[in-house]
Amino acid sequence: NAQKKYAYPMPEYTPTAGNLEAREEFQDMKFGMFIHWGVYSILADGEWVMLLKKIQKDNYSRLADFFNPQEFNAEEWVKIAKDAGMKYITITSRHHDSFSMFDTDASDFNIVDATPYGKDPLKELAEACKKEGIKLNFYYSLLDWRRDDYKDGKKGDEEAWNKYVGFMKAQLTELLTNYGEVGCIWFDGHWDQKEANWHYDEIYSLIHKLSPNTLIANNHHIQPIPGDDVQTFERDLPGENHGGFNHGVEVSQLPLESCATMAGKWGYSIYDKKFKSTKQLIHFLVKAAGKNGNLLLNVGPMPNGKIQPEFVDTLGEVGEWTSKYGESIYGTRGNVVGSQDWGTITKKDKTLYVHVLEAPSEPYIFISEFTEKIASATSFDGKTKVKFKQMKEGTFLYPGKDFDASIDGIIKLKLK
Ligand code: FHN
Repeated sequence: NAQKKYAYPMPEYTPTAGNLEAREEFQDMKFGMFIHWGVYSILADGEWVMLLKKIQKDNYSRLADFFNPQEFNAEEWVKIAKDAGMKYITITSRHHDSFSMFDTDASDFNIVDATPYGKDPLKELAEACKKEGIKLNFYYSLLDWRRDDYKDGKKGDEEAWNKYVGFMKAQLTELLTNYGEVGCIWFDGHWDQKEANWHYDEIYSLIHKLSPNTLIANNHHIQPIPGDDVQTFERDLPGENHGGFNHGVEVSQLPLESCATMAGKWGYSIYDKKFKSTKQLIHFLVKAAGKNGNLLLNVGPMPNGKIQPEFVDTLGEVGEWTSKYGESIYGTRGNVVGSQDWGTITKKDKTLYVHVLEAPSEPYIFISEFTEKIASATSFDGKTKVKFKQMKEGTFLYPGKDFDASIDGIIKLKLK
C-alpha cells in the first residue's frame, strides 16, 4: 500500500490514457532546454545569490525596480533550442527567491507588476513554442525564501502553512490555465523540508484534474512518490550519484530525466568559466538516452534577456550533431545492455545504435552479454558493412581501421 509509507496523505492516482501517451512522447523527445531566469540574473552570480550573499528581503526587492530585459526575444530562444535539437523548454516560473516570472494575481512580486519591463515573458514564450512545435514546461519552486507564510509554516504555524499551500495552488492554476498546453510542472525545493506535509494530495490532484496530460516531475531527490509522472536526476545520469543529489535513489519505471548545467551554476553567472565542451554535452545526451533518460540542459539567460554567446555557440555545435545523428537518439529507448566501458546502445524497433564514445584500443568492440541475433551491422549511414561475431558471452563488432569515434562512432545493427 503506497499510502502507508508516508506520514501524510498522498494523491490517489491512476494516470489517464492521455497522460501515459504524454509520457511516451516525453521519452521520445530526449532533449530539452532548462532555463533559469529571474531577478537574480542582474547580480550575475547564480540563482542562489540572495541566500548565499545574505541579501535582505527589502534590498533584494529593489532588483525588480530595474529588471528590464529589453532584449528578450522568445522566438530567438526557441530557435536556439530548436537548432540545438531540443524538443521542449522547461523554464523557472518562480524560483526559491519568490519572484514570479509571469503575470500572477497571487503575489505582487512578479515581472509584470514589479518591474519596468511590465510584460509576461512566459506568455511570449508559450506563443513562440506553440508556433515552433516545442513543448513548454514550467519549473515551480516549492521552497520560498521570502514569504512569511512559508517561514512561519516551516516553524509549525499550520494556518500560515495552509495559506502558503493555497498560494501555490492559485499560481499553479494560473500556470495551467493561461498559457495553453503545459507539458510538465517541474517541482523543486521539497528537499528543504523533507518531513513537511506539502499537501501533494491536493496540489498533484489539482494539476492532474486541471490538465490530466500535463506530467508532474518533482526534483525531490527521493524515490518517486505517488502522483509523479517523471523521475528526475539532478546533475547525474539515471541511477548515478556523482553530484550528491541522488543518494540512495533507485531508477524507477517512470520516464527519466537528467538535468545538467552548461557551466557551473543554473542562473547566469559572470564567474562561471568552466564551460562543458560540446563533446561532453553530446556524451551526456547519448549516455542518458542509453540509460533510457532525457537530458534537460540548462541555460541561465543574462539580465538583458539574451542567452550568453558561449552557450549559444556550444548549443549550435550540439545542434550540428543532433541534426546528423538525431535518428540514433529521438524516439529510442535504452537499457539494451548494462554499463559498457566503450559507450552505450539505444534502440528503436529492430534497429540498435551502438554509440562508441571511447575510441577502442583493440580492433574490436565487445558488447558483453548481448546475444540477440543480428541480421546486419553497418556504419551509421548504412554504406559500410561492419563485421561481427556472436557468441554466448556477447557480441564482437569489428568497425575497421577508418572508424571515427572521436565524438561518437555509431554502428547500426539490425536485429533479426
Ligand atoms: O536549488 C535548486 C537550484 O537552484 C536549481 O534550480 C536546481 C535545478 O535542478 N535545483 C535545486 C537544487 O536541487
